[in-house]
Amino acid sequence: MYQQLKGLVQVAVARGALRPHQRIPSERDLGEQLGVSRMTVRLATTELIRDGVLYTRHGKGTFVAEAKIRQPLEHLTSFTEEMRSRGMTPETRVLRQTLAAAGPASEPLRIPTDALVVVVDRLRLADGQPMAIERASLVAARCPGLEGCDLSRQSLYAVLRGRYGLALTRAEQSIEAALPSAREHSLLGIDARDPVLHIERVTYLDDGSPLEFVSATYRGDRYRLQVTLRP
Ligand code: 16G
Repeated sequence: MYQQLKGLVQVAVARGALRPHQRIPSERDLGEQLGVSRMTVRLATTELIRDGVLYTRHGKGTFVAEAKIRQPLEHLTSFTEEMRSRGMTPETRVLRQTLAAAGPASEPLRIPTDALVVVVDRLRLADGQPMAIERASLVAARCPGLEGCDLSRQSLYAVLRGRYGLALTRAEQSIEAALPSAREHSLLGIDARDPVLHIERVTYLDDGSPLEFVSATYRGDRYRLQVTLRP
């Protein structure tokens, strides 16, 4: 019974009959409307919350979650390209953009710790909603003056290609589940207990040398990473 109820809700969400952030009726009302027990409703909603289809807000009720962005992992794309390909409007708030010593980024970038990098700390939004925080460190010698570029209005990858003629041809990426720090959850507008995805990326140029090291925090409730496996 509860599996059937789960299926009904999933179909209603997929078809748009239940809209994001719409409040669903209480367990008792839903049970009465559908002629099933409260326990059945509870089992179904618990699983739907776990699956990210619904979410609860204490004292306020249970609501329909927004659909997750399905991010394929096979392609080396930028945030701007990804959002535009989905018909969403990307927006960027630059939190920090400066020249600094490479420090811990020196290892993935294979440069001395005191070599300079351009650090770009950005909050990335889609359709006005915060999606991710990204801290990129780029080898300064490869893109002199990047610290002065307006990256709130232009894509970093577009600038690297257009202004510096750099061809990004490969990236290594790792993904971990985590809880957000206080800074992260307040910037992302999520709860302190909402899981996030920590993504690290090293992006390489066509000559095989690393150009970019990115440490990013993506909202776990808005992202589903997808990959095609072949034998
Ligand atoms: C993606 C990349 C990031 C890159 C950014 C460029 C991950 C984890 N990060 O978000 O490495 O710096 O795109 O975006 O995938 P932009 O060209 O839109 O500025």
